[in-house]
Amino acid sequence: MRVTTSPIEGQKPGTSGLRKKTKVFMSKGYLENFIQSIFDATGGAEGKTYVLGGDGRYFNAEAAQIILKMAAANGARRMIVGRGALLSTPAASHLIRLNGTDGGIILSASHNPGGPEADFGVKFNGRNGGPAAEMVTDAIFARSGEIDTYFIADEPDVDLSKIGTQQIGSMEISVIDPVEDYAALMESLFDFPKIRALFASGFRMRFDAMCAVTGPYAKDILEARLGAAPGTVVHAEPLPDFGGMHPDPNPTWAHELMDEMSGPNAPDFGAASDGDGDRNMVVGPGIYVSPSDSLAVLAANAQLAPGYKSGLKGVARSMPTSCAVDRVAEAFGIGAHETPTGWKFFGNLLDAGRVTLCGEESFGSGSDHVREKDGLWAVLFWLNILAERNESVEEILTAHWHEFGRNYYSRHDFEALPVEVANKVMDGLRARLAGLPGTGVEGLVVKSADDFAYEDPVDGSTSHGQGLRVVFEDGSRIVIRLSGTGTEGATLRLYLERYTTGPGGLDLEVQAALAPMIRAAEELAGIRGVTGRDGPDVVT
Ligand code: VG1
Ligand code: CO
Repeated sequence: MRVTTSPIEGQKPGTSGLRKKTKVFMSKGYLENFIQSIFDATGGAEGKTYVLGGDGRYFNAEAAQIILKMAAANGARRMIVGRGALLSTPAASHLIRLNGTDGGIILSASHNPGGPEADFGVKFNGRNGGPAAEMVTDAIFARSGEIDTYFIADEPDVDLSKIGTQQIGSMEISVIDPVEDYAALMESLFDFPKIRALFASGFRMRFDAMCAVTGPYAKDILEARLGAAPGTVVHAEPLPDFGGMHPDPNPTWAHELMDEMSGPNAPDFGAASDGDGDRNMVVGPGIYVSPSDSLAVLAANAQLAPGYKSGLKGVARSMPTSCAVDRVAEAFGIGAHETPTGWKFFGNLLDAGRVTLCGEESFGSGSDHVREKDGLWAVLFWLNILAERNESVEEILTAHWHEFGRNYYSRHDFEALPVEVANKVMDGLRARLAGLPGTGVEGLVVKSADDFAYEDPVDGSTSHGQGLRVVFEDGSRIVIRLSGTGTEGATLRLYLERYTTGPGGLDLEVQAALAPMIRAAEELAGIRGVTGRDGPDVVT
């Protein structure tokens, strides 16, 4: 069926897909226009195969039905769908690669809350399994501005609750187990017998799936395959509103886990994941591992896991992520790349075989096994390292700092600001950048200051305006950028970093260690003055 439509404003994908209020996505023609724009901007769906699944949030099931009918009407050959329209983002990435499909559509607003009053989102991934590159998302957005028709099959809903093959017209729909192929991939990378022996020896763990998509994956892999005690995985059932939880695995939103991990009878290891399963937070008893440190520890110990035994080709981190992993790369004599925020910038480096591990400060890490960050993968990697080293999380982290020095790091988020206020902060600092090198701030001398631009070393494409950064002579850094994943107002992110070495400098309280950076940021950008806020809403 051919339906006449007209362009809807604002269908511009951000850091990771298009995210809007659920009600916006449910409004007439909104999802349809965007999906048709994806097909149109990528050469049409005729004869193609796609992977489809989502994180189970409100409107996930309905949106999946609409997309299946649209794919059929657009001439797609086959759709591979997770049972119940569920797939974690990394599992979807794996399925795209495993089946050699033309891409995938992931229904998720990731770490944003879900429900009729919260957020919904759509991500489009390409043949390599990774988020569509900027060139593609720009083309999709351009198409959404001129669209006048979409196609949808006039057919009843498909039963997605049973594994097996069905048809809409001539299009085949394969409903598959969302966990199986992903679990097999994990088993090929990590030493499952060794981790099983660790659990058998009494090692205790808590995994908080935050009522989001990782629950079924974590239960199957940690409890069923690796023998972790039943109940290790909590909040394991994906719910449309995530049970009211905000599925963002950081100390603020995963506070139940944090409380347990700092309590008297804390398990040996704690972890949490986000809405769509691509983020992770790892915690030891009484000790939180900052995501930037986690990436560095994984890089330094990679060879302990069978899948990485032969060493790393190189590493990559997003610009605001701390430089901790760079120290490891330097020691190993491998390349270290610095990219803009968002996983789409790692794809080319991974495809070209230049890097094996990548990560972001926002609780994301991953490797060349898929083209997305991968929450459970990082947790299994840690378990493999813990099993091999037979040391606690704290011992591993402390030894790492002694060997490489410590990059104290924190991110301060100022959320839901009026857009013009956030822009004023950015414009104010941007205007000062050129004059900063050589000047002193809070006893620190500015070495360089710029608005980060990136030239992709593989395809030569450039991306500008990726964050304002001020680097000091001692390697300390301040970065400020605006979030590209929110659905309300603007969120300003302030990233702070300071590097120290040697005994005495390694076990300071993080915010205290960063106090000079916090004062320097205020002097340079005047966030509190301009926004009228006393302090950040979330500190990670
Ligand atoms: C945030 C993070 C970024 C991450 C992105 C998508 O983007 O900072 O590092 O890649 O979310 O993650 P922003 O533009 O709001 O800072 V997810 O798990 O929400 O797909
Ligand atoms: Co996510």
